[in-house]
Amino acid sequence: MRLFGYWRSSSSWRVRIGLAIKGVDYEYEAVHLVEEGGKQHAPEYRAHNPMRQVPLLEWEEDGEIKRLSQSLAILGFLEERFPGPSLLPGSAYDRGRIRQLAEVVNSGIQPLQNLAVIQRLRDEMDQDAKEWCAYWIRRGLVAYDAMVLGEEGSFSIGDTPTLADACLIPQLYNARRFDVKLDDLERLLAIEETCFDHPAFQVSHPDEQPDAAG
Ligand SMILES: N[C@@H](CCC(=O)N[C@@H](CS)C(=O)NCC(=O)O)C(=O)O
Repeated sequence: MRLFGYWRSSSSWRVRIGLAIKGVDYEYEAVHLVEEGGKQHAPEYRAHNPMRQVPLLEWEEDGEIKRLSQSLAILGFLEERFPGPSLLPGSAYDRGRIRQLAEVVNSGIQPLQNLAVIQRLRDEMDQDAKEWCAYWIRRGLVAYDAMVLGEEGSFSIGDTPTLADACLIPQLYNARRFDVKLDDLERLLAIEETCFDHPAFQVSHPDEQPDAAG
């Protein structure tokens, strides 16, 4: 398998976490999102992901090249395809709650602070993109924190890492890049600490990727 990603793309990091939890080997192909105007816009990449985003997973099956984009779709595929630790454990209700949290990040936070949105606000509309991003990240993380406050496990839901944690941890990393206040979100910080004791979160960290900027 080959993962097209970018070291500090939060959506790419989600997939790296899933691959590491599942113990799936893969090649990593860096797509620089900024250099040369952003390699996600290059015609050859765009042909494979018209959304012009990372991640993109590519593999060969039955003599055919298959590709998937959208991190949650990729993680759902990995969950169905590979046995081993489940990213969606528990009852139907537990899985619903895990997906609910993943969506808080995937549709409620990340799209509002994505690079293309920042570039449009900052470069074409002359707006304070950093303030915009910080506002939406904080708003979403406050909601996430409230939703896991009564949970008893050490991860977001339960005592093993799930799809929800694979979304949360990269989003907390992004929050710090935008100087978002986090110190009062104690439950999220505790979950983050638990995750960073887990090897899947360590090996997938942006700083550990071959394209990490020094
Ligand atoms: N919903 C998509 C979001 C993907 C996405 O926004 N990727 C960002 C990096 S985290 C990207 O490639 N941005 C490039 C751009 O905005 O030009 C997913 O979950 O994969």
